[in-house]
Amino acid sequence: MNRKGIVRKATLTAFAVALGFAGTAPALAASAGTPIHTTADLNGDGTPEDVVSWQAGRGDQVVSAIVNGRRTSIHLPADGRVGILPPRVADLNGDGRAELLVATSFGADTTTFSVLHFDGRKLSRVVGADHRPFSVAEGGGTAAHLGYMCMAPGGDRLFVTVVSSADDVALPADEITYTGTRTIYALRDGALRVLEEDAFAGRPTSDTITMVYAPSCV
Ligand SMILES: [Ca+2]
Ligand SMILES: [Ca+2]
Repeated sequence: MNRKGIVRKATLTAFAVALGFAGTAPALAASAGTPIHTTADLNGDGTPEDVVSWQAGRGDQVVSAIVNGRRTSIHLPADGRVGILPPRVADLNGDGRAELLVATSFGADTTTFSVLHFDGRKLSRVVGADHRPFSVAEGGGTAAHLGYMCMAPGGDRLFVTVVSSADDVALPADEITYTGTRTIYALRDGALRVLEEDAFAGRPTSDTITMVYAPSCV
């Protein structure tokens, strides 16, 4: 089987759900216990590892891979209604070692992801500036504008999140503006450090400060 093809399909599937095609999610999600295979180069040696995930219980999923000859597995929450999706493969700091964004809940318009990395020994959750397990939300419908992107202003790839809510949802969709925060992070050793936090108010989604684009992190 073509490994690249699997990755592309996994990414598009997760992206479609994140974009709010919630109606298609149950059909795409794996039923309980069915393993999903994704490939990601977790240790950065140039060879992708086979990443297997499966729903272990109603609110529980397992992500597992053999890295450097040893199996490592981690449990994460799962959305019992929708099931699980393949992890989204990304590289949030451009170091050649893949991170995995694992969808843990699906709202009507919003998908929430936990972020995993291989810490040299095992798969573990990336932590935020507060040292707690980090999660990122994407979507928001018209009431909110949530998501992430990557950029490399000085050559090093940085991870950017946008969290904002609509100023007035009664307006026509193309006139709605958002108020919130853009946060720019550097990921190192499995921890996100805040480099910059920019509050913004009354900005349309066409404004660059509100820009989110998940494929820029692949
Ligand atoms: Ca590898
Ligand atoms: Ca990385």
